[in-house]
Amino acid sequence: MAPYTITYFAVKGRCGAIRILLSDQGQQWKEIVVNFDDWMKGDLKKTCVFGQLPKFEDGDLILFQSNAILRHLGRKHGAYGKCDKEASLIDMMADGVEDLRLKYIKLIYQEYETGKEAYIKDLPNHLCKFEAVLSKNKSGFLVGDSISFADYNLFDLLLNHKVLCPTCLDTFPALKSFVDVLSARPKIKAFLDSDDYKKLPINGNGKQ
Ligand code: GTS
Repeated sequence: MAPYTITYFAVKGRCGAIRILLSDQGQQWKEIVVNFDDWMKGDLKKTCVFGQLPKFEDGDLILFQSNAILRHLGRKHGAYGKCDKEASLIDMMADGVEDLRLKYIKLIYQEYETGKEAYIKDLPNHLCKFEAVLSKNKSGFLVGDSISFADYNLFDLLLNHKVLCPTCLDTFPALKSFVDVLSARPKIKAFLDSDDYKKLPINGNGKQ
């Protein structure tokens, strides 16, 4: 039986990185897909700590907040650094990824028609921060010498950005290599090639 259950809408959204982490770590999970009409009835929403999905179950532990879920899985599967210092640096990078994700979500859900051009123009100013970190770390990961939940999170967000702007990594060799290397990890590759992954839109409003 799958040890984990994800309850979420039929999108990649905030579960993209979680699913990629689980795949790469060789984990099985069950998906409960919530359709919008059922969600609007409000019964499930009432049971969610912050009134939102994703919901993640690990046995009797029930978690909300995608970044808490990523940290939980990072801790459980050895993807949270090898010491406290690395863990703190990983937290810092993950918070940086969240800052960019929030800008991306704002664009997608609030400003797509009016703000896409300006967003793409400004994107290098954000990507260059991650490029600087990655180009300094010979391992090819954000922190230390092994993959962390922050790497999965950045990877997922970069995949979204490559759809938004296919050339956005062209001037960032470390980021480009990061995406290529993670895409080629066998379990990630198998997941990205799967129908389960491909069938899901990136975002709930169909914009990408
Ligand atoms: N900070 C939360 C997280 O990271 O999990 C945000 C979760 C969130 O925004 N969930 C949205 C939701 O439940 C769906 S999505 O934006 O992740 O696709 N929306 C429905 C609602 O009623 O708010």
